[in-house]
Amino acid sequence: MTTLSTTFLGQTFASPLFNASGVRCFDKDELNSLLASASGSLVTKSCTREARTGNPEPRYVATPLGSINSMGLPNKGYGYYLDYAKAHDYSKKPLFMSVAGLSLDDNIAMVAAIRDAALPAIVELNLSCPNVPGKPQIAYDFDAMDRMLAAVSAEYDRPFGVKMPPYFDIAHFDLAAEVLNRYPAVAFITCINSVGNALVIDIEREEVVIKPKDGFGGLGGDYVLPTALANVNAFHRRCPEKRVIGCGGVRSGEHIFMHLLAGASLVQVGTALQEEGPGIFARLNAELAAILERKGYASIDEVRGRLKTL
Ligand code: RRO
Repeated sequence: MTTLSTTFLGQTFASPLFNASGVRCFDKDELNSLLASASGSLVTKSCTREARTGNPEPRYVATPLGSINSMGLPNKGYGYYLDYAKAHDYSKKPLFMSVAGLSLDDNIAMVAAIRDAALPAIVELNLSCPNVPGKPQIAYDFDAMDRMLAAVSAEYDRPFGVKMPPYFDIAHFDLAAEVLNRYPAVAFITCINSVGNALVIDIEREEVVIKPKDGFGGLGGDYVLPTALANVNAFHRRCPEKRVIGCGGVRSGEHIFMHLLAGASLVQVGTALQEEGPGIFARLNAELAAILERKGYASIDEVRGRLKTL
């Protein structure tokens, strides 16, 4: 018998699949539709101290190969998501809260409030939002990332995770992993956020397709699967004490199986969830289970990190 069930940070997940933060998790209605789906868990939209309306529209566009977005961190403010987390029934499925403060002090204030609420909610600290004009991604500045993790680890007394941008150079994998490995409280690493500051062009209109930042935005979907797999595997190899959550380019059971082979413990779905809706989780669970059965694996834990090299 094959099971999709797994444990992560001491909690049981009926399926390794859930939404990538930002996708269908803005408000209670969207979060409740994830709750009602066949996802194994759910994560709330990255939050800031105060609510934000985000960047002007159009700010998300799907293309034949994926998506480009420059949402600009629209969210209802951390209090809204903390209230949702307080009301959540954790016996139904685990819940993650994504936190993306605009400053170190904001992150400290938010994680302190989450800590004081003493919930089973799991924090995913977003170090990689590519779309707030004038705010570079923290995880592309290793000193800033080190300062952020030192401060958050000192304030927040529970294990938490970090949402990382893609890296494209072995030296950067080494440096990022070295910083993350300084912090035992960083229990998991989510790889990857969107591939930032790409440009999609409509040749008929001779125009960009999204309004913010002169059309520059983060890529998701098919464009990013191999980059996501490389980042999952790079951190899986370099951070043996930590778990990796795979995110990027998942729209089939085969893609999930690739993320598991590369070293992912759980797998998030972004663009494909946005396009197909929460019904995608039942399809993906069935596709993944069929692959595990065909290959004779009893659980996803047997697959994790099993990738062979030549
Ligand atoms: O809201 C966004 O524009 C956004 C965020 Br915070 C993020 O982390 N990744 C992304 O692709 N978009």
